[in-house]
Amino acid sequence: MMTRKAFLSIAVALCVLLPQVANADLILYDGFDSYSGDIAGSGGGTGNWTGPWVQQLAGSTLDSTTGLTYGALTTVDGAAASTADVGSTNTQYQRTFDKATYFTPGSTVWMSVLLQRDGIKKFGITLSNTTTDYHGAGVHSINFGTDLVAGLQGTAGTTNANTAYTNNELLFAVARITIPSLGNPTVDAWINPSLTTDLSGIAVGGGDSTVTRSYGSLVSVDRVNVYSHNDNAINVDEIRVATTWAEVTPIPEPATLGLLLCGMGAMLRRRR
Ligand SMILES: [Ca+2]
Repeated sequence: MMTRKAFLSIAVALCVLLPQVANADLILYDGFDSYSGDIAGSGGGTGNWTGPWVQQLAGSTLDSTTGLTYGALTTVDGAAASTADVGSTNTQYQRTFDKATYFTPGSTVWMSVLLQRDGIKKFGITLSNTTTDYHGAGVHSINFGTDLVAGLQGTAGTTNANTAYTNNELLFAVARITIPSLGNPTVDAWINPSLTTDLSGIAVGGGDSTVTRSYGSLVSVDRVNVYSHNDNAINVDEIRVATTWAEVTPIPEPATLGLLLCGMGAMLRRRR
């Protein structure tokens, strides 16, 4: 059985370490909790954002709506959804950020997002560097299909049983973007992964879906794209970009456990 001294040592260590875990240094986070109406012109969340959301294509507007949740994933209220189906014009919103020291050769960046779509046209969320390259690097659905896959500059990744979904299904998508020191980048993507299974150890190219191809613009990436071809209504929430799996799949339990241990440690100290 653990001695009181050992327990106190662990509790104190967790008290010191856990606040840093709880306040993980995400490159980007937007949980859409501070918007009302059309999100264009507004910008919430944390991280390296450099501007508000901007509507780039005149399709539907993305409006503030009820938040999405996925299991124990840490979320905040609010999401963004396109409410109208305009028939002929694509919907595209972008938000710029400072890539800072990230996205350099030899680095890895993770992205996660909650998504829904009600139609059969392509939609997705990607990272890119121009208003026109909305395909970028990230995840998108197969046009006229029901697979959500890794994507790089318009090229869809592999499709398999783990990438299929049904319309209106809530999708938690995680993408890992690997930029090698030499050669072409790879995007690995997973749909609805377990939040408690760390996928960091899976080799490059081992995602549910994967694509490798030339995309030099990735090293100058400066914006997040949310897009949908015409005839879809979409819902998007909890956008995270970071350097680790754990940062893009946060669950509240460890912080709660840490607070409990901190409290028990303080009580034991008082009793000494
Ligand atoms: Ca939210």
